[in-house]
Amino acid sequence: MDNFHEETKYVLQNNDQAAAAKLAKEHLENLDKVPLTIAVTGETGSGKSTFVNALRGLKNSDEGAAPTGAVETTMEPTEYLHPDYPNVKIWDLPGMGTIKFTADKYLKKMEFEKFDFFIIVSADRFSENDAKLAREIQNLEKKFYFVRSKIDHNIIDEKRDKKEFNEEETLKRIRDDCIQGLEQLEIKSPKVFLVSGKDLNLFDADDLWKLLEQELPEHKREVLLLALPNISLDVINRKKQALKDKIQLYALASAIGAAVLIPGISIAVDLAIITKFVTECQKSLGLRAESLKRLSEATGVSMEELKAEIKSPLTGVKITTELVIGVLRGCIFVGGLMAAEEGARFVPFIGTPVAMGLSAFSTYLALKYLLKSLGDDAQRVFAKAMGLTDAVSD
Ligand SMILES: Nc1nc2c(ncn2[C@@H]2O[C@H](COP(=O)(O)OP(=O)(O)OP(=O)(O)O)[C@@H](O)[C@H]2O)c(=O)[nH]1
Ligand SMILES: [Mg+2]
Repeated sequence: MDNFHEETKYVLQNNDQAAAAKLAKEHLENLDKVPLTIAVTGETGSGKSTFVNALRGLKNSDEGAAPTGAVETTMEPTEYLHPDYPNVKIWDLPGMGTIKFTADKYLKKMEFEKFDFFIIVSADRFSENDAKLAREIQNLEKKFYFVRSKIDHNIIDEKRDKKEFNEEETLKRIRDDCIQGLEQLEIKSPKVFLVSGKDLNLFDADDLWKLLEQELPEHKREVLLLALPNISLDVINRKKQALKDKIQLYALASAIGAAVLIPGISIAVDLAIITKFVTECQKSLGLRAESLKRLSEATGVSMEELKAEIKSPLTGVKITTELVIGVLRGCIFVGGLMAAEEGARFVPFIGTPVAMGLSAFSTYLALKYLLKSLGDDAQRVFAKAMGLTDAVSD
């Protein structure tokens, strides 16, 4: 990562755009391969497999979901790939109690080194085993996060049992109770996130995401953010921002086409870059046909209603170069973009304004335009599905 920045700075200082583009291209390819490996553990029946499925954007009943249920005990560590990001791997681990190992032996058997962090799930107060595991994970200088699951059940019970029900108070009580319990088990200032594995839009999942994003090393942060399911408008916004930050990299990669002055080639190269970017946006923003279908099924809002919110011809369809050409022809190059190209063709990249060839610069503008339209679609569709208002923000 740092190497990339140093090298790119060097070649840009020497005005070698072709070399910079080559580096940017390689870097983009490497980013696609950054591994992120998450461990989900906890006692039997706590909701581990359900949470693994939720992280992959799946319901328990979806094809390819980890088996769940009262008797489906996870006995062997099982790896699940993220459906859209195979470099993101989520491991469903058997509970420490299930295989009757001590915390250190358990972690050795689970090959703890390969995990970027651990999520310890409990459907109740955290147990002695959970605390032992957390302490051992800490000894191994790895991170862990406590997730208290099945909160939706607690809320239903409280509503039924109490005359005066206040959700915030109930949540605070459960959170404080878990924290206190963990403190008694000698975990210092534990953080506990309340979730429903059946619906990550609710409760604390978004706070967990934010903390994970903060605590992961920089190059893994983006991998996590882009792969996580859209659980709030805020997550979609953060994804939009991350994709926006990546545009410079894509534009720099496209500069190679402009540098090689063979007619036709620069266009071809740029289109490949644009298609790659659009595909990434569609995947990350949950705008693939399968994702829209899953959202519709999960929320009960019909596909017709969701489709009514879609404005970009690139949403919910298979991305092809021809389609991208059509969109660009129809929407941009006849419009204001060409005029904008007459302006400065400088794009700031790692603190260095990079002068772009015309085709690289129009690629840059096209990417911005396409991200805006796809990001807006993602927000409108999500808001519709969740029954929210005020969807679109910049
Ligand atoms: N309502 C609700 N049910 C949940 C939640 N999490 C899990 N469940 C249900 O609880 C049961 C057990 O969930 P699993 O995900 O199979 O739990 P597990 O920890 O993988 O269980 P083992 O593999 O047996 O250790 C299933 O019937 C799930 O549908 C949740 O957050 N809310
Ligand atoms: Mg399980």
